[in-house]
Amino acid sequence: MSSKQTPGATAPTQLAGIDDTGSLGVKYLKQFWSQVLARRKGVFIEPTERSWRFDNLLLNGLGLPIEETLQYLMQHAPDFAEFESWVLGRNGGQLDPLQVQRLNSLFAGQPYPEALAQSLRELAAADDVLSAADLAFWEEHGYVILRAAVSKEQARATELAVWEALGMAPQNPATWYEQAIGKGIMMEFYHHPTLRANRQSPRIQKAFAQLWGTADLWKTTDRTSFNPPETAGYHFQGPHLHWDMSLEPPLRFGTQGLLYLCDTPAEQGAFCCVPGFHRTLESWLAGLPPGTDPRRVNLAAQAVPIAAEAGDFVLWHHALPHGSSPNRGTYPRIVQYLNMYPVEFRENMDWL
Ligand SMILES: O=C(O)CCC(=O)C(=O)O
Repeated sequence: MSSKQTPGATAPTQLAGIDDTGSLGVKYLKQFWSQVLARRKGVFIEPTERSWRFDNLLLNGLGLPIEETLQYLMQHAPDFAEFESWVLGRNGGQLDPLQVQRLNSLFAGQPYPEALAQSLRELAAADDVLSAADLAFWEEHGYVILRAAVSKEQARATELAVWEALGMAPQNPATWYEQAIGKGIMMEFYHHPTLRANRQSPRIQKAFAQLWGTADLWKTTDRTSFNPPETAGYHFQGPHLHWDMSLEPPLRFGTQGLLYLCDTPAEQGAFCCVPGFHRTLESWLAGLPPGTDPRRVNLAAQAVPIAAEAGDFVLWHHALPHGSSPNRGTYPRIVQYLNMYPVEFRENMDWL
């Protein structure tokens, strides 16, 4: 890791080593904390593909959203003990010991402990949740709906938690517009027990395991969103069709996913994508006139809304242009985002 001082910045802080731990016993956590605080002081620490990957694995492994964690560190500059107690608080006061061992094995470059290896073998051996027809559909269209990924009751419990967090009433549309949700429809709402329970859904984990060809996956701690019907005074702000991946070849395989928390007919702000685009993206990019910004090409005419019911989970290939859509229904569309990826997953560092 290279660190140098930017002109006018305070002296570099001593960066912690990967094996330095505190009361939680998690390797790399202290190094991550010391790096963020050093950057906060103006010290230049060159991000590398490895540090990007380790940061993501650490935070995802500890159930910490990246944006929220960085915001907390940058705003509060806590000492390490304070940071550790914040981490515990975000996890309902307790870390999963198996997850800590998993992270520590990873950062130490050692094999997983037997209990963890066994649970991964069990997931690998569990019955498939995506049928051969689902997988063929995925290959052709680049997305698939996993029905009843969580029960209707669990989806409803999560939906109610969202309403409560927003301080709005499902039966009173006047309340739906009383306050801003967050960035557009996106809500910084991550840590409710029902959200955590959904992330543990064996069906969702198995679906990702089938698509990636391995049960050894890490899961993101992602946001929720609330997309209310448009009115004369409220207009959908996006996200419109976009990619969350770099478009710099070579394009790599990746997934994304969302859980519908209420029934979502096509017109009710459903998730949209351009089916099949994952198969042609690379040649489409190569064929664009020189100087064209691919992200500015309007593909809306090819986008299809994906309707599904509460508790259904939509998985899509990250090469599909995708976004939400204006809600022309009578009830908000409410979802929880969730993705999974293997340790080898590499984001292209050149962002195009
Ligand atoms: O909320 C949606 O329907 C779209 C989500 C999206 O665009 C994303 O997760 O990148």
